[in-house]
Amino acid sequence: RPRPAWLDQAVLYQLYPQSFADSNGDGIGDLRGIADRLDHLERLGVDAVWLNPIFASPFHDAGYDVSDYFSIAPRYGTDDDLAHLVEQARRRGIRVLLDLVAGHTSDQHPWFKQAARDPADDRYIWSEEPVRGFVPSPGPRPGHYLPNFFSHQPALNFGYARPHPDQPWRSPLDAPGPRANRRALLEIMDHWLGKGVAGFRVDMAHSLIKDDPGHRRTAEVWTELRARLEADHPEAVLVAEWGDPATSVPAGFHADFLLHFGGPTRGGALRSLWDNRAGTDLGPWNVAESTCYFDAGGGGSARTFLNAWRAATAAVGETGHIALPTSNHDFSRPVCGPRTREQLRASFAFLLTWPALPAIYYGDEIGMRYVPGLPDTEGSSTGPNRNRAGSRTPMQWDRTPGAGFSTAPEERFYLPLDPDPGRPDAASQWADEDSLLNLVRRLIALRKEHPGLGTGGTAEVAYDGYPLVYERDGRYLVAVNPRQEPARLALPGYGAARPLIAEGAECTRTGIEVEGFGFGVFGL
Ligand code: TEU
Ligand code: CA
Repeated sequence: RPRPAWLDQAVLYQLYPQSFADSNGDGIGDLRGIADRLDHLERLGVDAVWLNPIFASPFHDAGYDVSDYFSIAPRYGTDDDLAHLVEQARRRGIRVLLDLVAGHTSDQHPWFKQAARDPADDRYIWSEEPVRGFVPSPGPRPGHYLPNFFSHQPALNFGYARPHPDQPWRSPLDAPGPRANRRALLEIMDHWLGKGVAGFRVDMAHSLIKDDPGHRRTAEVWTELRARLEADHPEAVLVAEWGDPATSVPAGFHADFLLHFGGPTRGGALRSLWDNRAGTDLGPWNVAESTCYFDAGGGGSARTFLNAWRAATAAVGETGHIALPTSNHDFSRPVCGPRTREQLRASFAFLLTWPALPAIYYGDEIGMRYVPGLPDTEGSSTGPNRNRAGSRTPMQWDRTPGAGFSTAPEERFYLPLDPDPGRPDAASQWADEDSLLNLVRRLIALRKEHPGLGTGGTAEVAYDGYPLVYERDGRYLVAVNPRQEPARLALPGYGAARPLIAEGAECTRTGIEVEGFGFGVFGL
């Protein structure tokens, strides 16, 4: 099946539109603001940006509660502003992906308001009787509806894998509601693809069909939608938010964000890869829950990560890519707790030399941190010590008072800036050849210059502890040490390796030595 060739070499960049750049001084980021900041992305070398939802919404879940899929939320701008962004990005060779919330709408969506009046309407999942997990109807229609995430996000009815006549809310897949909803997804995608966007990140793509063991029916529905979409848009990219690439990628998603990789930390792939507990000076990770959202578990390990990676890539084969994010708007940033900023250079060296499709969450390229202690903002909190706001603070562009994010007084910002007086910023880092930002730029450039370091193919792991050591393509050697202690591996045979980008890493006749937080990418 078609897979746009550009994706094979791509580096993705996710940005949270509220917090990237505010062009009109109202304290909320917007589309013009993003267009004004494309130089940063071009210089960095990214190929595509994906934006969290930008559609009309009451914003009780930061836009994941859509009230109109065909209009842009006024806070972000207009159709013209999107056209301007797409065009400016295109000139720089950058594609724009939007976020498609496929499984639910806002309870303010006209479809839901209609369904809450009309007992015959089956676009959502209603029961007259109370059912576990359902919430009471808000409208004149009696009964209860099924939410998909928050209670104000009613699940769209795509049917049940196992319908049952005694339980009338369990619609078959060919009932009118599910058919209308599938058609609507195609119309929405067609509409925005027609306006020049390159594709979508599909929110909770696994969630369409209810009571669907292994998501098999859901995968069939997406396979069908994908096939129909391709008739008009053969190059469209769909990136699923779906924990199981073995099911989602064969269903027509070009890539899949592996957020829960490796299990124990749930803080994104980079978190699960490094065992932060074991390093002597990395601090008390196990008490970090209040400061590091979703990081209570402490450590992952290279081994756990690699096992999960191998299983996933074996299942996916050549059918699509698996994307690996630095973090995202739902989880802790990689900088979260003592010394993790120092660890980040090695983390990026790994990410940008691994066969995954790399995705950088805005701000991680300068080492922005998870900011603890923020209030719930537009539904950012999902439970005690589960506040996602800390990973959504305004981009730190420069050292001016509003950090270059906005000219509004800071008390009017959507979220406050990181109050740390030493917070990193893009302007200072662009000016400093040794900064993280310039390292990320050089690593991306290296990846593009040497396709053998890029997406696809394999990594032959020579050592799965610390330093983590792997070969790419038989022509490159990578060694990364995310811990503070120096790591030495007695592994002869790499004495002639020449450093392409290395910091505190050396190959000798007898072995590989990597200083604490060091890394090396070598040519063989
Ligand atoms: O997140 C779905 C998801 O996987 C969540 O369960 C995630 O684990 C949670 O945010 C952790 O607290 C997607 C979006 O990424 C998220 O921002 C939305 O709130 C959610 O869907 C509902 O649309
Ligand atoms: Ca604005």
